[in-house]
Amino acid sequence: KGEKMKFPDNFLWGGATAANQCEGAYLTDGKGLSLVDILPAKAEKRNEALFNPEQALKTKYQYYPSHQSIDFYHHFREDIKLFAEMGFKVYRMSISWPRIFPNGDDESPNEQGLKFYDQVFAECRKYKIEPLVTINHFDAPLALFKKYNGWANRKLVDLYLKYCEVLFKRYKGQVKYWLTFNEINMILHIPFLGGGLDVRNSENPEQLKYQAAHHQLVASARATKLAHEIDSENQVGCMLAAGQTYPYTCNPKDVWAALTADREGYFFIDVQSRGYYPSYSRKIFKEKNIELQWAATDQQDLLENTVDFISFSYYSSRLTSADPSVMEKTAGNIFASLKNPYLKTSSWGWQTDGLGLRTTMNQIYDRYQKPLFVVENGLGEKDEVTPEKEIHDQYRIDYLAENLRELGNAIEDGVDCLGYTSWGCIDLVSAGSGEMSKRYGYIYVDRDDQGKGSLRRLKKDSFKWYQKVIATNGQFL
Ligand code: P53
Repeated sequence: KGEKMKFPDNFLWGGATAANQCEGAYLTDGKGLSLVDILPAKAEKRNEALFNPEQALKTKYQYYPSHQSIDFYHHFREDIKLFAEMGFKVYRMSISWPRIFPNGDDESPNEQGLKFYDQVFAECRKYKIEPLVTINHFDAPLALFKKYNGWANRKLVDLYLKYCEVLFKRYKGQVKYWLTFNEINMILHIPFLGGGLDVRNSENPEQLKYQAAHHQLVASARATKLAHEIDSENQVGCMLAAGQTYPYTCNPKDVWAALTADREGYFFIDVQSRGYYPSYSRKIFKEKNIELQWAATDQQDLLENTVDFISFSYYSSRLTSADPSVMEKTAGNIFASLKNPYLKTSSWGWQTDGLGLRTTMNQIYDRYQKPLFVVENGLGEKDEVTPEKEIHDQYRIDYLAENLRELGNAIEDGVDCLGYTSWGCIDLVSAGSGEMSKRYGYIYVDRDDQGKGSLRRLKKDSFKWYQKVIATNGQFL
């Protein structure tokens, strides 16, 4: 408090969702199955399925969270109206690839799928909400996994570009901000969701993952080119699962370990933002025995088509040590991180570090000098509905306020930031755990971990709070 926050006048305040976590209607109007659609809820061992998709494909589970989710597909008008009531200037969402190409390699796109997004964008426009669209958020068509082992196959580049071309042409004038791949670095951690990839049978899984990553990087560059050609107004961003890694101690070995850990993610953004592979990648590939196959045009495509802005998700900082006896880890995250004794921990074991957001933003901006966009940030917690149908989520307000104040500080540090979309602005299914009970929203949805509930929407305390934050352009923080 005291000094007032200096958010720019045109700062894009909003919230974020992803198709597979909120739309439901998993086979409606010609949609094909997506990767996520074969994953069960947490209680049915979602993580096992995630790392053994062949097995998951053969297993019949009780409950598939993505099949109905919160049924945004049939509630989008009501939901976008609530976003508008909060004052959203931007809505980050994703397009479901298998709604547009049910098998990924279909001759022509599915008109009904395209129509759905026409309506969603029209609804956004009605309230002057700018859509920010993720082209692929963990839900590639399942058929591409079966037929090609996903992005391991270079054929995916062409299929993805065909999909992009359809989107850029169809939604020209409707959508200006695009993200090519959600959390592109996650392909190294969750290759099935990130790349439609099963790496278990590979002699060198690292080779396979980086080859798939290379294909995505080339596809991202060529999509950027296409977006700019089709509409010079288009702004294309990359998207990193970010969070600065801290060294556990001032032991130089810990510092080196932290730098090395961050490079694993920055590798992707280095390529997408600078246009070429970073020099350190040569050594990493040598150590891991990786030899990538490049097409003749790849180098030029990467170099000539870098991103316009850099977006990222930030939930917390990370912590690493060179000493294997330092053991205590945070729970419930795909990223193994040590537990930071200076930070608070949520019910799902994620830690809160607002200042870490400022550090991360400064770090990324120093590295690339391109505008940033914070497209995911938030607290997944259990919420309780009182008999009066109220939800007092002060813990969420505290988390968001702390992070937003630090975002404001980063702007004052000199970081150029286009906007902020908090994750799961309406409750939705968790990507990591498949649970509904891990809630992020300003809007509560009556739906439980077994898929039961009325789907009724309720405003949480954080709804009013965020409305004020936006109305005062951050002065309220
Ligand atoms: P949840 C971990 C695992 C999967 C996706 O996560 C993740 C992460 C965190 O880095 O990334 C994003 O739902 C993702 C969203 C996801 C959000 O984190 O496991 O882009 O799809 O919902 C939050 O609590």
